[in-house]
Amino acid sequence: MTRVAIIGAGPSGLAQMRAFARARDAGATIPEIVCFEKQADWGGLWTLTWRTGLDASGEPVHGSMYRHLWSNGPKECLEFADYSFEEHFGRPIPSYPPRAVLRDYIAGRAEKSGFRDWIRFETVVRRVEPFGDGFTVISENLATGEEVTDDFDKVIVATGHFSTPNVPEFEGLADFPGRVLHAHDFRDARNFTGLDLLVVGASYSAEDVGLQCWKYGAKTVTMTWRSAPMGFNWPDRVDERPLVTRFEGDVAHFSDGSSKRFDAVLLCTGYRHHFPFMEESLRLRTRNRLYAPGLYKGVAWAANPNVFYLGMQDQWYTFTMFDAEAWYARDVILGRIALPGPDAMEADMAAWAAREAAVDGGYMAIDFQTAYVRELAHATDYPPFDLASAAASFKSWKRDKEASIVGYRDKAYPSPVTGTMAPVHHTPWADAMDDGMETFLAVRAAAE
Ligand code: FAD
Ligand code: NA7
Repeated sequence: MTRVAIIGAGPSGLAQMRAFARARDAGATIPEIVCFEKQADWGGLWTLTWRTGLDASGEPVHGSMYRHLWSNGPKECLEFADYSFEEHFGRPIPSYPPRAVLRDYIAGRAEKSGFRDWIRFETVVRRVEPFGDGFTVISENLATGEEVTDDFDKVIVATGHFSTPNVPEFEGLADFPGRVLHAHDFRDARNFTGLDLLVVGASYSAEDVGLQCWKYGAKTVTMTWRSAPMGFNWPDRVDERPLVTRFEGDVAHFSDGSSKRFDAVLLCTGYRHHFPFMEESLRLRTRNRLYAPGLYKGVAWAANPNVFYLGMQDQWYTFTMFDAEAWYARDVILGRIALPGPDAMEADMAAWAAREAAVDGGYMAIDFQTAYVRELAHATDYPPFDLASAAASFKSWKRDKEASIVGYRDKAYPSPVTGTMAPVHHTPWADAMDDGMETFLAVRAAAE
């Protein structure tokens, strides 16, 4: 029997198991599946941890999420086509749920699918080596220390790429007297209440971490950009400056000649794709971009297409895209989709890379990723859903952000799965200080 290893039980790995479970439930013979998950539970980044640095076993902490995180895009743009929000919560819910609500949704579908016993929790993959036509996978049970070697025919890497921080150096930072940390280690905006905060970076993390700190009472938040400012209509106490060039004590100097004193520095400088456990010939090397090189259809490792990677691109779509990729990888493994020869794969990857190179700005990036999701989803029996509606919601979301960076989460969108319009959450995001699921759902019920 074919043996498949899935590494990681976050949204991507869970999507892969869901895809196989659906085929099994429809009567197909599916391979033997073993999922390795280094944490004690599923959910990947969506499972909050207070830990930073190393975990209880001495492993690098995977989690980069923080308290008070609310979805940074409409939930309608990440809805599972085979498991709607309405099905999970029993009623429509607002478009921007906090982290715990989204985690509950992810876990709800997984729970229903009956694959938990495929997963070896607290088991980290140490090494994947080619062996004959397949692979040797060496893993370690973190609870017992036991090391196990297994053979597999296929390996699916679903370990995410927002956990190994990219940490640049700045002159004088070593002597900065206040706290300096990367967003990977940020857990609670209340740590920065009353402080003057410098946020380095100009992307999602800088925007959201900076705004969280503003919301929870930082005295001032200054964001500093390298390529271009985010340019949102920031609220009082928030500003953007060009790149910090050096620190002198607690004073930061910027490339426009200005300077300012700070209490803390938060490096929101992104993450690195990091797969030290993959033997070199199997290892994906990429920056955070729309089309990672070497992956046919963004999924199959062209140099050895018995290896698959999920969710490795810069993400506009998330769960929906992971599903499309997982269904595609499943169908390749089940022999329902035949991969072309190396030259045809190269040509296809080159065509996607050329399309990526032509992308200019966020709206075009949404179109690019919509086309990508459409192509993969249409190649399989992934349930039909209104992808055009999701794409339209993404574009409205972008416009909403441009109109009001503190108000965009108060909008509502229609579900691409059920067609139902989401209710408006009655507490504006800027005033909603509790991110718990019970509060989010109960507060809504009380107001109905
Ligand atoms: P992950 O969620 O990272 O899961 C990977 C899993 O692999 C983890 O469980 C990990 O423990 C396991 N693993 C890693 N290495 C090993 C190993 N060697 N052996 C065994 N197991 C291993 N997306 C949204 O849609 N909306 C948002 O609002 C949003 N906010 C975000 C905020 C932050 C701060 C970050 C960092 C990301 C955010 N994202 C958001 C994007 C996020 O990448 C996806 O939502 C999603 O979590 C990716 O799923 P994944 O399964 O690919 O990776
Ligand atoms: P991103 O989106 O990869 O962005 C990284 C940012 O960090 C980006 O603005 C970079 O600037 C900036 N950066 C990187 N290196 C430096 C240096 N050396 N100096 C200054 N600025 C630097 O990562 P995020 O963490 O924001 O988002 C990742 C995910 O987390 C995202 O999908 C969300 O869902 C949450 P650049 O623009 O390249 O000049």
